[in-house]
Amino acid sequence: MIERTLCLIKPDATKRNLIGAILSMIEGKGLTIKALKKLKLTKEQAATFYIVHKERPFYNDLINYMTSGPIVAAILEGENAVKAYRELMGATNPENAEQGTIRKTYALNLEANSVHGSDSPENAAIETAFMFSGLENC
Ligand code: RTP
Ligand code: MG
Repeated sequence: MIERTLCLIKPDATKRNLIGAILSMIEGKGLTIKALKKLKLTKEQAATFYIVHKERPFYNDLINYMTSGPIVAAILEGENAVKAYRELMGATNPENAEQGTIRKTYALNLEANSVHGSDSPENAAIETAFMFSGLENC
């Protein structure tokens, strides 16, 4: 089934000039980049994007981290894209991530883990609408 998912390249990765390397891994997995942009979230925007985590102890740190530099947002499309891209990202904590995954290759730690991916097709639709206006016509 052809699906779409939302990818974010997080501040730790954009600061280390890893945008191209990470997009290359994504394309190498057979996922197509349908839309792409670089932006810097405000605290309010980051808090809304990660609202599902608002009761978690790491929420405030996560907001501060996600607003510490620019991010890249991309809409990815492909066969079972949500699952395929999460497999490519690897475990949340890079210490537990498999060899060859983005997080094993590039993440710094549990928080600064280089990439975000939607965890369901429903959340992919919500997150995509949050990050992109529709002007992309993709
Ligand atoms: P993401 O939403 O960014 O794709 O990551 P994920 O599904 O693998 O992990 P999730 O549980 O949704 O957590 C969201 C992000 O919060 C940061 N985090 N910090 N300090 C901590 O204990 C902790 N736990 C999670 C990470 O940046 C994680 O990706
Ligand atoms: Mg998540």
